[in-house]
Amino acid sequence: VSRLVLVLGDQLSPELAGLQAADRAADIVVMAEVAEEASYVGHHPKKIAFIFASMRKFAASLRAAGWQVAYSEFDDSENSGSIAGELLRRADQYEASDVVVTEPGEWRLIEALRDVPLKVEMLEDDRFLASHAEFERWAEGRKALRMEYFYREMRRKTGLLMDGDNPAEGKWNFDHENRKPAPDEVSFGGPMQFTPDEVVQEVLDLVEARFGDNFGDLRPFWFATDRSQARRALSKFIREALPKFGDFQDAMLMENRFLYHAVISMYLNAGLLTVMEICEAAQDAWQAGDVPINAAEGFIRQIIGWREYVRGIYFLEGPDYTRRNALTHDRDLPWLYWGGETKMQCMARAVEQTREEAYAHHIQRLMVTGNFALLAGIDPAQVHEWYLAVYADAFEWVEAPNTIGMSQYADGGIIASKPYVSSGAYINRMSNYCKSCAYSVTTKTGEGACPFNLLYWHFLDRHRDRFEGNARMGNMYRTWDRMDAERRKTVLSDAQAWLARMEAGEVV
Ligand code: FAD
Ligand code: DLZ
Ligand code: SF4
Repeated sequence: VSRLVLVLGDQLSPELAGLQAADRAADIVVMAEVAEEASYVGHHPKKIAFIFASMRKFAASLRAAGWQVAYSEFDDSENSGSIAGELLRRADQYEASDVVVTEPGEWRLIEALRDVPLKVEMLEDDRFLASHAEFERWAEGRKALRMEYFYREMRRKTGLLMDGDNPAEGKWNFDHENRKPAPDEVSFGGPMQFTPDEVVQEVLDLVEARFGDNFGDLRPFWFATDRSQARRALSKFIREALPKFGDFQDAMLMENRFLYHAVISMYLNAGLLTVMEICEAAQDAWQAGDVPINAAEGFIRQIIGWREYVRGIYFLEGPDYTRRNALTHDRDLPWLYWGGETKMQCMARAVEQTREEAYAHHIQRLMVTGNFALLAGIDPAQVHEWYLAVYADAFEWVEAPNTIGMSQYADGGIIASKPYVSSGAYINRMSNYCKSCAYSVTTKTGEGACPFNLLYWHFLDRHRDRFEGNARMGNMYRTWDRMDAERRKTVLSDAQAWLARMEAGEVV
């Protein structure tokens, strides 16, 4: 008898545990484009198109490799609209009662699969370096779960950038050489772009018809949608951008959306690329002398360090993680996140690029849109939904810890040892946004004062009890306390008035 082997839209890897465990001659691979997955948040149309097109091409490659694939297209009249429903329908069709699934990256779907009235075997997703058990072992008994120490374990485990037992070139971390302000010119022309082929065109028409009203521009669509294209995009990045990745990792520019970033997270998360092939390509380029250590190390750390670490936290913390709200922030997400007009140049550009590309790089997410939401006291659940919807690389296991934990401090400091907040000065140092902004970044109160400046102090003041004793924030409180009382009062009342205008729907 045949078993069903479920392959989800972000499990498009031939080495997937479920496929490894299956019998190509007897088992049926089940893949399904379904309404439930496509609408648990209002996904960006580019994200839906990327997933559907990549799913269709992956199904074709499985068939070519001899698998039998039961594939449900979104508009099939029989399509039941959910993963659970499609499994039941296929079980009926093939008279199967056993299902092999590879653990999904979201509690919602894990729970839904556990409830399916079939014999479901759930395998661990071993496309990651650290298993759940390994992460739990690492976390056990530690007072603080700092990424840096976990990262060193992963370096040792993989042997990446290792010189025997020691880190290559004598240090684990070269970040003090990174994070230079925005460069005047960028030599990287941006990620490789692919002209939609017939499969992609058909999906684009479908997505336009069904999801055309979602936030985000569907066209021009240029993402890679299969493994060989994704590998070409990776090679271009390694060759042309990685050498400068470290230097300008935190910079932001009006004229350049990608700077020296890889723009591969959607490919990696969907399964088109593997962790080790990316990191080995970076290591090879360093060994060949084409890439300095600060770039290779910084890049590899994002993948074997941060990416694995946030996944560990997501599964360690459990299904209620996305509902945490340690700072009891409850303001609604303002309309400007969905493209509403704003005078803040940094926010307008980050949202515009998000709408057009379904992409923003880390510092735009963390220090512009994330920073603003945290300063303004926005409900973290709404912030989480936004990030989960608008980025092509957003799946809950990676998005939620980055948003709830790192960016919004809503987990009370599991991921971030201090909140990522800054005034306009940081944005001004790292970008050229402020030069053409209607607000003045050097103005601290009154007419035209940059809202980040006002809200920064408002945030520190309203959370004084929690953060005053934090060793890394003491300086900020001392600066605040040195200001004269009258000025502090003006800052707080200006901030309050600005927030009231935002809440009233004024263009701010
Ligand atoms: P690069 O800057 O070129 O980095 C290389 C790779 O490192 C990325 O492709 C990614 O796989 C990995 N990486 C880097 N930083 C992180 C990180 N903090 N967590 C996990 N992986 C990382 N990343 C996602 O993949 N999906 C998300 O939904 C997501 N949501 C985020 C939400 C917020 C609020 C923040 C602050 C960050 C989020 N990130 C998310 C992390 C990071 O911003 C993206 O991985 C990165 O911008 C992807 O672009 P890139 O491929 O050009 O990355
Ligand atoms: C994100 C997504 C979308 C938009 N559509 C589908 C789909 O139709 N079918 C599918 O199998 N997967 C889809 N996905 C990815 C899933 O939502 C993802 O597997 C879970 O959120 C777990 O990470
Ligand atoms: Fe953003 Fe303030 Fe700079 Fe304007 S002045 S771009 S609001 S940081």
